[in-house]
Amino acid sequence: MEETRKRIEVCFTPGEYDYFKDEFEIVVVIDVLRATTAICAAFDNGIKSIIPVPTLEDAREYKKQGYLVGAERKGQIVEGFDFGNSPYSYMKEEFKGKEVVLTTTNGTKSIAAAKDADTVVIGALVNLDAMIEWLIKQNKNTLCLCSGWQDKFNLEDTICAGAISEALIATGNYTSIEDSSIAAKYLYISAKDNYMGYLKSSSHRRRLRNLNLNKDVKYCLTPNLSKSVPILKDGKLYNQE
Ligand code: 3SL
Repeated sequence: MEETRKRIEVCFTPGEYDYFKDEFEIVVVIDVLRATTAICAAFDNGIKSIIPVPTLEDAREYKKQGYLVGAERKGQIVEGFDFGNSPYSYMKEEFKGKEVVLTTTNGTKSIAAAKDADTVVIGALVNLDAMIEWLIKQNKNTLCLCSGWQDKFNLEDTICAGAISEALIATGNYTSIEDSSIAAKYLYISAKDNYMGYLKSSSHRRRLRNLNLNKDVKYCLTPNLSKSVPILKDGKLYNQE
């Protein structure tokens, strides 16, 4: 019998994206700590659009042209830029209605990797249910692209991808065939009752704790604070109407 269900799969790192990319209409880029969470927070707080750029050179070009530009590397604001990657930095009046440029260590690199997909959307734990609801309405072959850390696997993005795929499969309209997707699902099932506890010794949580960014981590690991479903159109992110 012909398979009529759509695929929902998980790619662990941008470095593996080329092996997956031709099979999916929708790519959900995930960087729970902290890029995709910060992007959702920005839209929740009324930002108009975000231009994600992969390199500091690109970001400097925009800065020269007078744009508001955020730049983060290794968890810290890069000298000479206006802000970094904390969700809290977007919760300010000055951002409402504005267009900003953003470059981050891994998140904006994943967005750049996925940019040629039919549709690129931004997922995180904070917009989990909103994203799931939107994806179910689209009913298309969907790939969760985890940003990882410098092309290495990470737990928090994989858990979020597992949550999305578990929910889509539960509708009966989706299936997974890749081992990465099965692994993501089991990690999600083990973590779902206590993300903070489960991720206690994860590498990026440790990195952010050393930078005194525990408040950010707590925000990023709290599901469904956001109703935003950011989408990439002509190189810019907007919130879905
Ligand atoms: O890698 C990224 O894109 C960032 O989210 C990393 S950090 O959380 O700002 O350190």
